[in-house]
Amino acid sequence: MYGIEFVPNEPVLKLAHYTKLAEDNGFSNVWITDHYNNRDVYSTLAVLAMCTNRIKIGTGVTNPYTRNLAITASSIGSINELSGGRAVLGLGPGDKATFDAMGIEWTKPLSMMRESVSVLREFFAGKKVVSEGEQGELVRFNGAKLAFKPGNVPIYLGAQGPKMLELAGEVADGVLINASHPKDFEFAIKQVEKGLSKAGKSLEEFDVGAYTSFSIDKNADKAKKEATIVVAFIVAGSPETVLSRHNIPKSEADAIAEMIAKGDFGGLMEAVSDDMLNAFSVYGTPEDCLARVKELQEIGVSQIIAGSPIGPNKEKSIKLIGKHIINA
Ligand code: F42
Repeated sequence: MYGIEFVPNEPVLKLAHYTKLAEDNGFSNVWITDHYNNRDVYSTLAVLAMCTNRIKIGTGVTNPYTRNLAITASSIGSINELSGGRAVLGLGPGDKATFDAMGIEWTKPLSMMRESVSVLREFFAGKKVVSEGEQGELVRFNGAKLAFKPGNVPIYLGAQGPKMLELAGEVADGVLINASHPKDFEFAIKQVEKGLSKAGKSLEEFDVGAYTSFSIDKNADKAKKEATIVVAFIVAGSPETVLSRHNIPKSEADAIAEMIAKGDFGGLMEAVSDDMLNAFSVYGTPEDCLARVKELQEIGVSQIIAGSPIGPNKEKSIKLIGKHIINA
């Protein structure tokens, strides 16, 4: 399966055009990111639902801190109804810096995610939700119930950390892993499998999504250039364990973070090495990208998601992925 990620930092109707193109080019899923400073994720999904027929549409990812879970259940339930059962809910713990700016306290993300999935499934089934005992340590409901049944919306967790990956395997229907290199998936899938075995499930009934940074173009240099800034941000934000997995010195990542803080984008083009690009993105010509996609699929990735930047020209890139990768 192939998915595509869009950040609603562009007008919604433009994303609708790209999404229809993605559907026509064989993509099975579209994922829309959720950050308060961009356009609203559910308004975007509603428009996408009305402009498409087959593609599954999901939050990629929303979080349980900025929206009460009853509201999330109602919102994604509306999208499920509107789209004829094509909604998917991607849920993640979110990002601390964003919550600080919003004045929202970020407590116990792992426990929060476990409780959230359990409560959402109750709302989806049309149940009255009453928190009892330890189950309601962070998420409390005193008899909330939706007046319509959202249906059985699949839940995917956004996860990178070892415990979050394990939790995804245990309680979710799929996982969205922000990574692009086989080494990261070798690690991640082992963790997911621990959770799956706890729940008595197998990898075959679970969707492992590679939320990649993707940059494709017939011209390899153009594809590389377009990937560079995105990779700089990933390098700057990666934990040391991930950097050392790819032999990237912490000092180089720190230098990149400093350039980003200063807005020295010219410097970044020099500082981002081929090793960094190779570790944190799928980039190059259709043949280069296909080779990496195949490696990821062999390891157990079941959905390749083309994420930012997708390519120097989004329309051309969607068509290239359709023709040279999905059709292959
Ligand atoms: N974040 C957004 O805000 N918006 C998006 O649109 C978005 C998209 C997205 C897509 C894919 C994806 O993989 C991630 C995405 N994210 C997005 C980021 C996402 O929301 C998370 O920030 C990201 O997945 C990082 O999660 P993580 O798996 O690294 O989990 C963190 C919280 C972590 O530290 N995990 C640890 C681990 O080992 O997995 C667990 C920490 C732990 O054990 N905490 C305990 C607990 O109960 O939470 C105890 C802590 C205590 O203080 O007691």
